[in-house]
Amino acid sequence: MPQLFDPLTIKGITLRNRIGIPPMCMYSYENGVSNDWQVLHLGARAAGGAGLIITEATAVEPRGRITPYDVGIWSDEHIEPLSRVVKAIKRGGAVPGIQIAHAGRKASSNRPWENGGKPILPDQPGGWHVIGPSPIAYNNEYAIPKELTHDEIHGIQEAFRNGARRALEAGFEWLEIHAAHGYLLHSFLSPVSNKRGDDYGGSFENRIRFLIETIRAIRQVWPESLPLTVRISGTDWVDDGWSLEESVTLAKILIDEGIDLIDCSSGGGVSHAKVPLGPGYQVPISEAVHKTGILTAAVGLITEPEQADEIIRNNRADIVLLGRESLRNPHWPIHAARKLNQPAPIPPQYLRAF
Ligand code: FNR
Ligand code: XEN
Repeated sequence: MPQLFDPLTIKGITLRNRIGIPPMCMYSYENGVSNDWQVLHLGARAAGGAGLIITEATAVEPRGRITPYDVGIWSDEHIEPLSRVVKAIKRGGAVPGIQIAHAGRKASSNRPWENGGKPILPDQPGGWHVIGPSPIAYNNEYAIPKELTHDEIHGIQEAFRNGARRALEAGFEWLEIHAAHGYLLHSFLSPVSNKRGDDYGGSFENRIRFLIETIRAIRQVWPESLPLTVRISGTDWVDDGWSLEESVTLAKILIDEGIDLIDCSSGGGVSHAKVPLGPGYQVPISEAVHKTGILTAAVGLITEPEQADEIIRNNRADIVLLGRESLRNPHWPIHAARKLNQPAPIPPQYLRAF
């Protein structure tokens, strides 16, 4: 029996199925303010039948944006426009989630479709100074980040806490902390980017400290009744980088920290890494992390209903996230249900089409 359409209850929320939309930057906003594009884009995918929709990386401070056009959550003025996105997602029958993020040393870039997505250096129009664990650039096209002081680290943790508070006020029911893809929190985890000699660098315990303290800060404002989740890069895909073994050890610690689910992505921290791209290439990461006993989401080149169902049925993940495939086909969950002979999440308004 297929299990892709089984509901999933975590804390106080229930997903109607195991299909989610992962965070995907749209770079379509001014001053970090959400707008009709986000309502339209995510509302459409909720109407398409997904159980969970996670908004794109939402910056907790202006310098934490990847591009000047990222959406943000650093001001109370961001709350009301985001609440319209929440309403649209719920109207479509999905649970509204948000990813809160800081781009760290990979901030201050062009949009992918402008100037090849290249970084904007601090002395160029529209650029700003970037920050990180150590003064090491992502690659030689990027600016060297300023090494954060302890006070600055605590300031950013406060920004994450305020972002979480605003997300709750906007009505989100699922919070994802972005600790993947070479952005700020991942850059502290990885020995490739973190060469600090203080309490935030060196040993595994020190490298995870920024993330753990951020989780604790967020916990002060995010209720126990709603899922609190973390996206990680399960591996840097290089020998001297963050490893799958470290991800598994981190997962056990995150269980004790009250994290409800780990969203298992990979890479993004090392520009020369060779990523073994292929169907479901990150599922083994989810599977290894899942064995610790924590719930996981699997993501990355999951495109077929049978493939997605196999991942859930064999306990390799609790949720599958479909990124680019959902951009091509917002109604993927409806088609998948049809293919697997399961009751399809068709909005009654669309019934005549199916
Ligand atoms: C992404 N991805 C991404 N990841 C993330 O954690 N936060 C983000 O904001 C984004 N933004 C983003 C934009 C776009 C246009 C794409 C295509 C991807 C990564 C995404 O969530 C997902 O992990 C990957 O796309 C792999 O899944 P698929 O696309 O192979 O299903
Ligand atoms: C390592 C895969 C990264 C894919 N992307 C992730 C983004 C935005 C650009 C694309 C992110 O995490 N914000």
